Amino acid sequence: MRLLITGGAGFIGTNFAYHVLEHHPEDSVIVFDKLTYAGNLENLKQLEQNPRFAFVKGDICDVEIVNDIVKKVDAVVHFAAESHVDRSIDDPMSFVRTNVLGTQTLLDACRKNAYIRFHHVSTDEVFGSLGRHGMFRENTAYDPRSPYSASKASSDHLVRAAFHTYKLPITISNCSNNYGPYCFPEKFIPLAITNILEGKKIPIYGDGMNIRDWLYVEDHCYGIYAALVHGRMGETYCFGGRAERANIELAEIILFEMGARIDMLQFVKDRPGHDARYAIDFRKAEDELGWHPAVPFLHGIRRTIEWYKNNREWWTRIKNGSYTQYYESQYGLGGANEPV
Ligand code: NAD
Ligand code: TDX
Repeated sequence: MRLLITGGAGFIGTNFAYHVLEHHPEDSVIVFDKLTYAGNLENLKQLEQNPRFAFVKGDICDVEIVNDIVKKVDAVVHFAAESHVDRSIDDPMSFVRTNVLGTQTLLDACRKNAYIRFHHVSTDEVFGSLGRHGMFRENTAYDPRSPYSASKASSDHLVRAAFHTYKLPITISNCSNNYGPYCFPEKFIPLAITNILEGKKIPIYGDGMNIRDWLYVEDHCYGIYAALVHGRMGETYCFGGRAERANIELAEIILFEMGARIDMLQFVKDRPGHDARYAIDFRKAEDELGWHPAVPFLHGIRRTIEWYKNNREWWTRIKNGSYTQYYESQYGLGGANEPV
């Protein structure tokens, strides 16, 4: 199969490109990426010489280039997005542009070019915020609460509409928080690990009691490929890690695993509209795709810490560049929010 991976120079897309080329010798991959602040060509360096790999720089909102590129593939796996909730609060429009208009541009191109297979990578955040009990599943009503999750919810609806209206062969996956190699260090886990490696504190939003469910990125890649090949057309599959942790608890685990002091936490002002809890019931993916998370949480955290220790130059370059400028402009602390 010839795959187009949009957003393949970002965190999950990079991991997916390596996953496909390693586990599916019959497949080839074109990564299509605009290389925003979150896209990093350095991630794909080890694939440069691979004859089954190609990179094309471009914007998913560019109708002409998108039309040209989908002609070259059998399937599109769509990761490209503005993905950071905090940034969506400051600049919702760029999220609407890429996540909504960009997704529709891809859907139109797939429809006009022989009804190319389309898998849409989405998030559990479209379902909103849970209380202490309950879990999200495929039929949970949408209730997005940040500009990021609202833009991803819109894109999910457009993908589903393309199935019902045009019979475009689509599947959608909604996944909980990912962690692992190549994650941009503005997200909580890599920010925490790299801050500790730099001798800085971990910023904890609010009281630290918000709960996220964490899935190791390799498990997510297995799930996406399974949905692509075995998923029923028009269907949605939820993926989760069965690893719910309050942020404060997660930060303490990272401190412990890195041998850092417990006082390396800094409580900072809360994220506006901060969702309280996410959790996923992934029985449908288990039943229909034979998928379940395989990497135990502590094992995944240890692998992730090791990766950031061994790839210091990678994240140092990022933190010295656009990332630091952004956080300095927002909070004045170069990587951590204002203390409360
Ligand atoms: P990321 O921010 O690390 O990477 C996004 C990539 O998309 C970057 O390489 C960027 O350059 C590219 N991109 C952005 N705008 C583009 C455009 N207009 N045209 C072409 N390329 C563009 O994001 P990620 O964490 O790897 O997330 C990938 C996908 O998975 C997103 O759709 C996200 O909503 C979804 N998702 C992420 C998580 C998570 O925990 N990170 C969880 C569930 C779902
Ligand atoms: O410095 C921080 N301190 C902190 O307490 C940061 C960056 C985050 N947090 C909290 C906010 C969240 O409760 O940690 C939790 C995780 O935050 P993020 O890493 O920003 O992830 P989240 O907002 O949960 O969204 C992520 O998971 C779902 C991805 O960024 C999305 O792309 C994905 O859809």
